[in-house]
Amino acid sequence: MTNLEPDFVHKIVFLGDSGVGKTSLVQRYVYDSLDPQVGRTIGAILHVKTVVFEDETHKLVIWDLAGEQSFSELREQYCANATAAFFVIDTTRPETLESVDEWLGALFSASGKVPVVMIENKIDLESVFSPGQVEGFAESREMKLIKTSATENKNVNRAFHELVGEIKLRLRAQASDSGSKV
Ligand SMILES: Nc1nc2c(ncn2[C@@H]2O[C@H](COP(=O)(O)OP(=O)(O)OP(=O)(O)O)[C@@H](O)[C@H]2O)c(=O)[nH]1
Ligand SMILES: [Mg+2]
Repeated sequence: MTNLEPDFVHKIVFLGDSGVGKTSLVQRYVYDSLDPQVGRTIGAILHVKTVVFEDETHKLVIWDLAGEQSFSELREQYCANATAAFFVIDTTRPETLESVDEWLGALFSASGKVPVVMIENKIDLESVFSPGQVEGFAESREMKLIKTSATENKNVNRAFHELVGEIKLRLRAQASDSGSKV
């Protein structure tokens, strides 16, 4: 890894109900490990990972937020100045899909309409959703959908790759609006 300054620094927030696997996904991605005894997150925990995407370095400051309802008043503060977000659901729990608008509301009022990638996690277990249901839901809210298993390390890197790709797209669109080049 190089000591040079990164080309970009992004604040990425992990949103979604308690127990959907946000901390497990972050652990898997940043440390390539998984603690089966992972406890509920209190407040927010920050992690940093630098990745190379299309020959540019992106420093990701990843905010792993507590999903528990008792921390919901802090959501907007935690989301302030986010570059992008993941919204995570648990494929075994239908109610985790229903809370999406509440989470996105907190995000968008704090940070404006930033890119969001939806993650359907725990695909190593049997899903309660009908075929196409989650796809349709993600599409209706203009989110890309990636299906992952933090436990079996399926598609976790891919989810981050997609999100950085979405961030780059947005930066390019903003640059072309203002006439500069990214
Ligand atoms: N089978 C399976 N279990 C998982 C997966 N990801 C996480 N888990 C388990 O789900 C439980 C909750 O995971 P966490 O990562 O703590 O969930 P969280 O979203 O961070 O929860 P809060 O911190 O309370 O918001 C843990 O027992 C994990 O081991 C997965 O992909 N498959
Ligand atoms: Mg957690």
